Amino acid sequence: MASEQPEPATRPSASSGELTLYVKKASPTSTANSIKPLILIEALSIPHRIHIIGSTKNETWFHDVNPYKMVPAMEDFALRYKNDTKELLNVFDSSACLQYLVDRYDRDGIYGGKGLWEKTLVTNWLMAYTAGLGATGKWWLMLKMPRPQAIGDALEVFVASIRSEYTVLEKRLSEPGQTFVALPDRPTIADFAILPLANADVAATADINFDEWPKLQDWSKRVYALPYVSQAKARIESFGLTPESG
Ligand SMILES: N[C@@H](CCC(=O)N[C@@H](CS)C(=O)NCC(=O)O)C(=O)O
Repeated sequence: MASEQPEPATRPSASSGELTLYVKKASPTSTANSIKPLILIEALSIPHRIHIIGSTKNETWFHDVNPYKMVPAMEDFALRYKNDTKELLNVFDSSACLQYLVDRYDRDGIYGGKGLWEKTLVTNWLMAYTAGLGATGKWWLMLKMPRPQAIGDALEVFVASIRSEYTVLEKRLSEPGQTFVALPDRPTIADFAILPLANADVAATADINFDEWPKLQDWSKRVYALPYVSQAKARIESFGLTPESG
């Protein structure tokens, strides 16, 4: 189903007609966002190919795909024609990738929500994550790297913000019957977006004791145990490192 290639420095040819997911070679910091669209690709068995970017800065053709020069990003053949040829549509930011994939491929609304009621709940939690924990977590990770300038108590401020995001999620998951974040009974793109920044491993890196949020801890184990999530995790952690993944 998927073809995975080594790192050519030029734009891949668009001839395959499949969705392309742009990622970077696996590293401790490269997988947190790229795993999200891959989870949905696995869950919905979407035909696709993986393209590993060598340098998001130097491969300037990629800046047309994502002007922010980051992964994940995707290109797909949109349902729009120009001179009788299907046009390529670019999608960037992991939350936008998730939303696009459900709009295009999740016809039954399993992961994106069925009807306006469910879709609105999913959007609430996806947007709140994107503007909240997603942004805070990214800055926390960046400030954690050794840097020449003093950053005062910035790291503590970000950690406090992550803790309060965990508390909102804990409260949500403590509501009766709320097994997943957006919908009570099944996982959605909101859960897939939140997972990489709400689990025991990432909490430990921030010196946060994840045991303080038991419902969130159980939820993260439940989501990681989904077969398509573990499959996506295994794949993303091997991109560029094993012969199978180029
Ligand atoms: N808000 C963006 C953040 C994406 C992001 O931070 N991507 C990192 C890797 S996880 C990146 O591409 N950094 C530039 C690079 O590694 O070249 C999203 O959710 O997609």
